[in-house]
Amino acid sequence: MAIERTFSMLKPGVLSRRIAGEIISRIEDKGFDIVAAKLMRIPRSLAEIHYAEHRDKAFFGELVAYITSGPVLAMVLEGDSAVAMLRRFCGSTKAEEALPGTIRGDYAMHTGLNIIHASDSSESAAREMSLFFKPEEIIDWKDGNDGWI
Ligand code: D4T
Repeated sequence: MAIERTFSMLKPGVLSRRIAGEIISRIEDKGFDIVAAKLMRIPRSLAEIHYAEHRDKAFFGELVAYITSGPVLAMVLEGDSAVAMLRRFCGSTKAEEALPGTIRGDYAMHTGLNIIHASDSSESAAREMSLFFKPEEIIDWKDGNDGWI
């Protein structure tokens, strides 16, 4: 497996429901390294770029309204096969298909109000990291646990 970086975002529901600590704990427990984090309110213009692929979908308006409705925690996570690993860890997009044990499976009943974003490919990860972070905001560090987790 190769070390990768991926982009993740805890959506407004997480801060509103005061479960950010729980979700970050799960991310740390799994073994991802948090190499960048930023609490921010996403401007509408950035939300529309981030979700540009969905511009023509019926749910686009609600999607942008939700993601701009409150603060999000944008993060870059690092680890072995981090892109695919985080997608599985988050669970399926459709609420009714997200398995128990996954973050979406455990914390959301509505597809449009899921609580976490994870890049769906290496290309998306690179694009999304550059949308939300400057290179100098991503920190190279090691926690000393290599070989344990
Ligand atoms: P995000 O981008 O939120 O991490 O979600 P995914 O990568 O898992 O899924 P996506 O791009 O297909 O959808 C983006 C976003 O749109 C909402 N959505 C999606 C919705 O409200 N109704 C729908 O039918 C779909 C497919 C949920 C996630």
